[in-house]
Amino acid sequence: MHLSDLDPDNPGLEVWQVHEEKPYGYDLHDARTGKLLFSETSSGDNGRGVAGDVDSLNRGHELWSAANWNTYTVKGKIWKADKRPAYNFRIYWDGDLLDELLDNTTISKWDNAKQQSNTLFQMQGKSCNSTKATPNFSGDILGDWREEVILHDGASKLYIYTTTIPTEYRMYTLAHDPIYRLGMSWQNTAYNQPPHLGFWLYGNKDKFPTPDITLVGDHTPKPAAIIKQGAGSSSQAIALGDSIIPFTFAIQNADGATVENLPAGVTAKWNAQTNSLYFSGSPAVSGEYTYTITTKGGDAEFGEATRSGKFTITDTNAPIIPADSTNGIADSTTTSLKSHVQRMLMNGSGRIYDLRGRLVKQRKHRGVYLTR
Ligand SMILES: [Ca+2]
Ligand SMILES: [Ca+2]
Ligand SMILES: [Ca+2]
Ligand SMILES: [Ca+2]
Repeated sequence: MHLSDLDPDNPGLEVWQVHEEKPYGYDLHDARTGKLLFSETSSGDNGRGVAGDVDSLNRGHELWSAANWNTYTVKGKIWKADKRPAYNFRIYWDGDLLDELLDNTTISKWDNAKQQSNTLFQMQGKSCNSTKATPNFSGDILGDWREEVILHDGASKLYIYTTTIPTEYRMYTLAHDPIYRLGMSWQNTAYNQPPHLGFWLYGNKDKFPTPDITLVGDHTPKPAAIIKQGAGSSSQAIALGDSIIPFTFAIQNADGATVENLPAGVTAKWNAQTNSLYFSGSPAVSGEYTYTITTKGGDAEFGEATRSGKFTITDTNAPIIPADSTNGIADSTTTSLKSHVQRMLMNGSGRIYDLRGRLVKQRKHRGVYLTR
């Protein structure tokens, strides 16, 4: 059963259908009204048939089936007597806008001059359903508008084929067309036959139809935003060896974000489901780290958003007074100075720490020393 705008001169869509029960044979009927456009009887089960646009000189699609060897026009006239393209599936495989043929594991193209189908591509793998030789699937699921084929190896592997032939035509993916999108679904709920577009591709070669799709919800551009979530502060002071309190930044109106200048041991893991960054970990180094988050994929009109935070990591085991220090540790005699000094210790590097191990800015305390 093939559903598309098979006859561009009959309003709407048409169905090309072959029938198992004699004497019905095959018919082309109007999809909306069911009106028979043409039909012929046959003597038994008409196993399969194809509607495909294999020749641009004959307007619209060409129709053929297993009932006989003729190929018909959509007006029911014999287009080729005792000649028909390969039957099973139609497929877009080469660069032009006409249909190629998919049968079993072979993709071929109708050669109108020689009145035969010539092999374009021979695939590895197996088809399904014995003599029906249908693929696991055919349809536009990857890359450009040409269609992919899925076959199997009879055991555990799938083979997915896509064309490598260039095309000069650029258009939406076929799944943008609702008839095609539905075709990929309904054709695969039973005896699968290939999906068709809801319009005549070759006949629209100068301007492909705009997809009749309406997006729900508000899609006006908005500036990218970085929103803090969770318990942990975006700026934390912790001791080396401890873990930070995890926290999250949600990214809004952008595709993702990058983070720069995190201390080793702290990660910002991207969660594609929630579009957010999860900060966690245990810093492996001491020091002050001002990190910056920058969104990516934000709307060009507004530019990307940035936001900063800070990790202050203190090494509580840092050497305070090296045993060999000769850096002028001196006694201090006044009470006020002693009190002051007791809050500060200086190590061999010349850096001054308070008793909690925090680095003290030296310029404020020049000349203050401690005797061990
Ligand atoms: Ca039509
Ligand atoms: Ca045609
Ligand atoms: Ca083609
Ligand atoms: Ca494709």
